[in-house]
Amino acid sequence: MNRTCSILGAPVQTGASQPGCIMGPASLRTAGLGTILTELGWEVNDLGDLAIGPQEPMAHENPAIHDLAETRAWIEVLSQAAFDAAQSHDRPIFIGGDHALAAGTLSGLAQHAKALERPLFVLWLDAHPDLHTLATTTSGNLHGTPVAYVTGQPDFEAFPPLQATVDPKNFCMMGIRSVDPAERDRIKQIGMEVHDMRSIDETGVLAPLRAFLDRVRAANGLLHLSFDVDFLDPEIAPAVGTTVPGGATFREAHLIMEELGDSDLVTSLDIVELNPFLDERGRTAKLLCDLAASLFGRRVLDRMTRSY
Ligand code: 5AB
Ligand code: MN
Ligand code: MN
Ligand code: MN
Repeated sequence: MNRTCSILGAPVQTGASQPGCIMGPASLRTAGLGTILTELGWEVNDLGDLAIGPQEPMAHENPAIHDLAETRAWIEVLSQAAFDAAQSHDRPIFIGGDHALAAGTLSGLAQHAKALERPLFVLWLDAHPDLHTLATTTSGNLHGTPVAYVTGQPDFEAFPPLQATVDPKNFCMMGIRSVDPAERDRIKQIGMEVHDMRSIDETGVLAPLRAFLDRVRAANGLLHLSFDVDFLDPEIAPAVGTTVPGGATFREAHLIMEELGDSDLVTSLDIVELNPFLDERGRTAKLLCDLAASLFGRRVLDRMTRSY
């Protein structure tokens, strides 16, 4: 029997400082995301792009924050869409769009997990922990806030109220290499598992990943993968507004995807922050499609390195 996945575009770019992520879903479709997954044997349901209506501007006491009303509206739309998609498909894929979209997807998925009485785990692949609250962000770019929001940190009165939160202990972050002071304090305070690039250099990606997957399996958890393009080294993935040198290599990224695919634990994913305006002949979009293919079962040889 075919496994089903859905593709949901969310052309949100109000969470970032520079425009371009609005074209992310179109670029990933142009690079052939749906076709690649179909060829791997998945039944692909492309549900098109979500949209928000025109918004009245919303002020906030933190004057740095911009486009609050639009981002809030996206979170509302995405939360409902993620809840619905998780109920009707084996594996929804949310294609962005900037990372503010994860505030919506994770809030809807947390609600879905709660209804199933299963814990939701999150693998967060990113150069950044995105742990600002509306009070601590100094850039005012709301794509830096989704993890703080969905884990129930204070000062999010201006965002939609959460039906369910994600336990910060159920996050695993990898690739982190740019952390602001307020985020550093919060990581300590809430005890989040963060593998920065130095620890990846020391241990490689497999050991921490397998330890995390063992936890997910033991808890019968749902697993959401949130993939920020800036997790990758900018040399191989230039199409992102917030490049940080020293990111994950081509093989590190594929190995993570292959291992996740073998585990069969991933139940949903975000691909975010692709800014096609900054791409070079579509190479970042194509790389992302190939990484998705590794996650959805493409293999060089038909073998398993570990029995699950
Ligand atoms: B991304 C920064 N911490 O708050 C801020 O790309 C960057 O979704 C946020 O990870 C990057 O503006 C958000 C400096
Ligand atoms: Mn991010
Ligand atoms: Mn990032
Ligand atoms: Mn970014």
